[in-house]
Amino acid sequence: MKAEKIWMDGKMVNWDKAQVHVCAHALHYGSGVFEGIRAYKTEKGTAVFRLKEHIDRLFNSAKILKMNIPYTKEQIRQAIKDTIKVNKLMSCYIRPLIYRGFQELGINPFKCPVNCAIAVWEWGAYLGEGAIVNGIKTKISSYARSYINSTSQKAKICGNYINSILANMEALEAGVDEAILLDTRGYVAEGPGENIFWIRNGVIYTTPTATVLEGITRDSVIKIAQDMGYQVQEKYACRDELYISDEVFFTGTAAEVTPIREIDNYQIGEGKRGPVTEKIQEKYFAIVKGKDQKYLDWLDYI
Ligand code: PPE
Repeated sequence: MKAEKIWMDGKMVNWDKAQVHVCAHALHYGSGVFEGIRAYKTEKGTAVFRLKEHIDRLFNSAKILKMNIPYTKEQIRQAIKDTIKVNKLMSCYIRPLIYRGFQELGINPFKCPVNCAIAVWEWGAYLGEGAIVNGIKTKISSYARSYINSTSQKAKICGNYINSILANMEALEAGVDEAILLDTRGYVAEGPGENIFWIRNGVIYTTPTATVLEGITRDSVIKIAQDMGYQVQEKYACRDELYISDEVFFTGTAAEVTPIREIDNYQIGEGKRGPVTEKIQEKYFAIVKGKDQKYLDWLDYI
């Protein structure tokens, strides 16, 4: 992964020179917030998918972590577009990061400056080639999704991701592609970097957002599925409900719509991408690539 330039506090810096001090607060304590956004090549040039919603979530995350972003939303929006342009990328992943830099160490973050960076790079299928078509193997993690009052689920805080990293490492070392985390009560929560959906008897279910990240892909998929005539319900479910579902899939900016074909050695449905998942994927990819007139207001052309 590499591109030419990274936007750092208002300046375009060479990729290899985009460095921070080893005593930066965020490096020690995870005191930063970030976004993951994708831009896709369309017939009318590159378009960023749901940029407004991602920037709104970035500012909300910063608010929760009590960091004042020293730029307006419009300036960040423009900086994201400039960074894509300067790197001459047609489709890419976009990573804005707002973090506490170096001034002083110690838990108290307030003395440390709030720094901003925007990196962009080409990022293919998140869960490996073939995942989108063939689906992936997963396991229920022994790590619970962080307790609701331990941190914030609404904020995409860097430090939160240790929970995800522990679950992901455990899954990889167990020989599967990704983890599924339950909440501290034992109900299905989400993946380390993905929301989860399951389908039983034609009804599509997903977790309420109290215990998980308010995913923007999740929101998009709910709207797409409803527009396609499917009933979508939020529900707290136990792991066994996933085992006997007809189809299960992950959603996320990086993961897009990834079918799950196995959980804890249980085959899900036919053990391959299910028909409803495939229809939703088709629609999702048509939308992000600007091929569906109905959802053009989700695209921000650069
Ligand atoms: N849950 C978590 C915990 C999460 O990190 C993501 C995004 C989602 C759900 C889906 O949210 P959304 O992208 O708005 O649909 N995970 C980001 C980071 C992944 C990474 O490995 O880094 C992403 O997909 O960009």
